Amino acid sequence: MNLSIELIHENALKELDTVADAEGIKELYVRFLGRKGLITQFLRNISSLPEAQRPQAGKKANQTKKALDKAFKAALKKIEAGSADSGNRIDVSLPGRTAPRGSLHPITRITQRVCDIFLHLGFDIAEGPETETDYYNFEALNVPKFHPARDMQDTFYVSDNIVLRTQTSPMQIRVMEKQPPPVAIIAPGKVYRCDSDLTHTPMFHQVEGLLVDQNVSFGDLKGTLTAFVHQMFDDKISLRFRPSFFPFTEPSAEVDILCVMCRGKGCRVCSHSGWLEILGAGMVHPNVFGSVGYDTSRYTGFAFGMGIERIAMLKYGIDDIRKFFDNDLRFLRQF
Ligand code: 2NL
Repeated sequence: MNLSIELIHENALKELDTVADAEGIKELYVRFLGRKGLITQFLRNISSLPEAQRPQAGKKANQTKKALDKAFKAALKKIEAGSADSGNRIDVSLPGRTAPRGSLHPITRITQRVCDIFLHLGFDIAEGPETETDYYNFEALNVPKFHPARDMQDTFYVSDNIVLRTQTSPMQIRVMEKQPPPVAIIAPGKVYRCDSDLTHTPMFHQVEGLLVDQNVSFGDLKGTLTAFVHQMFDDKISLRFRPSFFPFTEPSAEVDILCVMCRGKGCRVCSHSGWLEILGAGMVHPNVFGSVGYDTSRYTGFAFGMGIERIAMLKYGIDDIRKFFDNDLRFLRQF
């Protein structure tokens, strides 16, 4: 018996003073009043004391046991009462809970990047409705009724005369109707075509561009698109202009870049051609200028259009266009 019962009592109360939580008090219980606790040991050892001291020691030990039990219980009650209204006990030193942060959808990012490049080249942005009249979507763009190009574009009809726009050019017609040249605009937005497979969705995003002024040449078109492609992909990438056909441009071209995967060697992504088509373009057809009342003897212009999903797939190496619309967070978190 090393410690007197008085000393044990004193130490227990001293320690209780320093304890601030229920956990700490439970630990004191074990250490002083538990089965192997100091008081219990003291009681067990009483039998080894001289007989005359035993009653006195036993009495004191039992008193101490009761007193500590009471003190511990009171302290525990106080702590529990305190944590019940823990609104008053904010630990201002704790780091705050961070709100989960979203990120821009890859299609939004590419659209912004494309717009940014053309804004720096002096173009303005024009946006407009996703439903259009037959006139703005087709007629004004040199696609008369029964023209085969209408089948090419698999149009969603809202009514006889109203369609979901198949391209963003209607917006450019509206701008040209309102203002004389010079015009330099890009038209980003959603477009709709009745088509669905690995590389087509019924809704996709497009950016079209239009520049009209005196003396605009095919050379200006090549220079502008080359500057764009170099900023969008990399400033050394090769591109080529390949003859093509659109009803609203003449002459027309499609622009290819050297395959970003195999650098021209030929692979699955470029169907072993070494090249990837990224946009269509051409000199605005005189009939389109006729629709908006521009004088074709004074003005020429170029126009181009590109699918954003296609650019995003090439830039990020994505093989299935539908991934953009699944809203799978594991996919979207990568951007
Ligand atoms: C493509 C090709 C193109 C245009 C869009 C256009 C607009 C006006 C006048 C003439 Cl207002 N042309 N737009 C011209 C050539 C190609 O898009 O492959 N788009 C995804």
